[in-house]
Amino acid sequence: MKAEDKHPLTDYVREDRMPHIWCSGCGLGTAMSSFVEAVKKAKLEADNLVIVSGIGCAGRVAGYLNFDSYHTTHGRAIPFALGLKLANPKLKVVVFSGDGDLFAIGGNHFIHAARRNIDMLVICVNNFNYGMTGGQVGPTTPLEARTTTTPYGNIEHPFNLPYLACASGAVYVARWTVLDARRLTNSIAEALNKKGFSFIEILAPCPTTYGKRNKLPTGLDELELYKKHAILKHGADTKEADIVIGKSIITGKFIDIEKPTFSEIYAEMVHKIKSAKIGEE
Ligand SMILES: Cc1ncc(C[n+]2csc(CCOP(=O)(O)OP(=O)(O)O)c2C)c(N)n1
Ligand code: SF4
Repeated sequence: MKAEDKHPLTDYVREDRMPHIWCSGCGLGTAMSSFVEAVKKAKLEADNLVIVSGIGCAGRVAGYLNFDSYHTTHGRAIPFALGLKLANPKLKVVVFSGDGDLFAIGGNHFIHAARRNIDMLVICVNNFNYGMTGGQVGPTTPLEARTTTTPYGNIEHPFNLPYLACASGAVYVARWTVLDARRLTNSIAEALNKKGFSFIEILAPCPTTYGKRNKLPTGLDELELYKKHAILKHGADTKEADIVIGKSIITGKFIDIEKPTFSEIYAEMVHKIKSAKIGEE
């Protein structure tokens, strides 16, 4: 094969894992290629980058990317990543997973990693349902949305993920749709170079299980919905970022602050103990 025949992202993908399992019109391909573009843009040492995913369609990303990567158990991507980071603080650790994995079974891990300001980037591809297991209701399913387990409409209030991340202590919080591919890429690149707990929510179509039950039977239908309803509002109060059927969807970079990380505070504590400044009183 001539060099010019190769896709520019080929080197970043495990070709032996292709074809991928994602459905036609799924937003995960765009989310993954934006991530790869961002890694290139952020000029990261690939050897220091580690991707961790849980289980789900989004969780497949860890297996498809040609970086050091771990496909962990459902809901356990964050604690796994946290262990990697603490064992080897020079690593850039990225968790890339789905809304169910990160915010249902894994929700407790998310809030505590954010609270401790663990230096990691968490990317959540939010498709409003459990895609891989056939489209059950999840923690981000909008009120009244139909899923396999809410055939008459969801009656549970969903999480507003940017608000949750912000309230838990994240230092960088942004939301994009896959239609914002360029902004998404730039934001991931920025977050990859940010110190502390960063969170990016990516809204992505899942026509196969969510879309077809919610008048969005193709990926294009959901992209059109984003085009119609998404409003770019950098610095918006995350309380306003609820997703309500028929209403505007706020996107943008909401939070970008500085604060000491867990590893920094820990290193300082070790230094103080070693130089006997504490423990002697
Ligand atoms: C402990 C455990 N519970 C449940 C499951 C079944 N399971 C596999 S993927 C998944 C949900 C996936 O949904 P989400 O994280 O939103 O990802 P998506 O498939 O939508 O990308 C569930 C419940 C499992 N694998 N392990
Ligand atoms: S079920 Fe949904 S999330 Fe999973 S691959 Fe298909 S479209 Fe994508």
